[in-house]
Amino acid sequence: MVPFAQSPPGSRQFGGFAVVSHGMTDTGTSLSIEDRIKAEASRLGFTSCAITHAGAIPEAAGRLAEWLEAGSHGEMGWMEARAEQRGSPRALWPEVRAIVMLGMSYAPATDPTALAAHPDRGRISVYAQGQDYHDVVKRALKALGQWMARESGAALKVFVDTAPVMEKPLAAAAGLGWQGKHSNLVSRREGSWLFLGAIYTSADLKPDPPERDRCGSCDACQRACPTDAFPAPYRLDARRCVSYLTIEHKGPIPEALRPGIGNRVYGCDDCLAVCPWNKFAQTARANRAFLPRAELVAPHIGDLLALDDAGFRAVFAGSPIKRIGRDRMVRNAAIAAGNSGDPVHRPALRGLTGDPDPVLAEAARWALARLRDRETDALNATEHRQAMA
Ligand code: B12
Ligand code: SF4
Repeated sequence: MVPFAQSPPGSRQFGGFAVVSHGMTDTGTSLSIEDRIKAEASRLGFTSCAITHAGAIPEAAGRLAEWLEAGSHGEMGWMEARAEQRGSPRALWPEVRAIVMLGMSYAPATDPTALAAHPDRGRISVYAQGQDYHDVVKRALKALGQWMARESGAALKVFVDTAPVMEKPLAAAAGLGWQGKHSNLVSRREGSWLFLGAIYTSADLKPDPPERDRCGSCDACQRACPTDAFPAPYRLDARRCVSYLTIEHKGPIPEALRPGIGNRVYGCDDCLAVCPWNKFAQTARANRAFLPRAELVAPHIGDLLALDDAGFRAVFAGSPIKRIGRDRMVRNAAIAAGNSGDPVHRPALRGLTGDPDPVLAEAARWALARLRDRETDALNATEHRQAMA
């Protein structure tokens, strides 16, 4: 056990956590290091914090291997590249003993699916409408890591999203929540709207008990998926997932899946948004970093189609969206324009058929053809009604 230093007495309440700045409670009882880590995490803006041990997810490596074997990761070659380290914390860092799992809520104030009724607007998933969570969570993780290192002298490493770490099963093992049938972590307090981060440490910390699966007979998330991306509960085929298709997938999006994308231009929230556990999610409204930027809430499809490189960079600086670049965003907007049924987009789409990016040019041709087909259908329906009158 790596000893953690004790500090002088004093405590206060903060957002439902007992926050203790000096290692003792008001009643003079000394607090465990685990409780002090949780208090510091809360002070730094994390809405959940729990601890697990390095051997806590023995089934994850096998499940990951099956998932990769089935090709469910699509073109995400980086998922395969370090699969061994991803599947086992000790394979990534042999000294790791305990893992502190952290959650930061980004629950939206309004229903993100409401924009489905406005095909002239693009839908950007909630997680990407505020500041880039990689920056926000990483900053808080580093601050917590520095605090832990000062207190213990133990070695540690902090991770959010991009490292070969299976954050969801680790968070479930720590008891932050359980992996729902949509495969993401669901928390009893924060629903599905939770970013995750991890601190691996060589210190021995007392693990928290895991949370049990509370999905029961519900299958709302599976039914909500617009592209049928769940071949079974708890299993996502990324190749059919709108989030993968609009963010990660560089080539042409398979034609059969394009209508299901609707007006989603970056990511998808539908499986998260329908989860009944979201009714308990209140906390993110207080997190200013994740408040939506006005221009990212409901951008006009026409404005997105008109983006050049400089325009793209200006709009999406500081957001995770910047990573996909102008060509992929305009490709997504072209598909949304095709799905909109609105001929107003024709001139812009015609212009894009000559775009130097062949994937975008093809998406624009597809969108023009889809608009034409939908007009023909509408015309045929009118003629049919007139003939029957
Ligand atoms: C790759 C990836 C993606 C891929 C693949 C998603 C996926 N489900 O794997 C794509 C691009 C599609 C994606 C999309 C999204 N992502 Co993502 N993604 C990741 C990443 C980098 C790795 C996930 C991973 O390891 N997948 C591999 C698979 C095999 O693991 P798994 O999903 O845990 O699979 C488990 C189940 O299959 C389970 N299983 C199998 N059979 C059974 C049976 C039972 C009974 C049970 C219980 C379980 C079970 O075992 C497997 C192993 O645990 C993580 C960050 C990280 N480093 O962990 C973020 C992460 C998972 N993503 C995140 C988010 C927010 C999203 C989106 C919501 C973004 C959006 N709005 O568009 C969507 C959600 C789509 C969805 N329903 O999954 C968050 C999720 C936070 C949370 N609360 O869980 C993470 C953790 C990032 C973060 N740091 O916050 N993502
Ligand atoms: S929507 Fe239902 S099945 Fe899906 S994660 Fe939430 S409770 Fe589980």
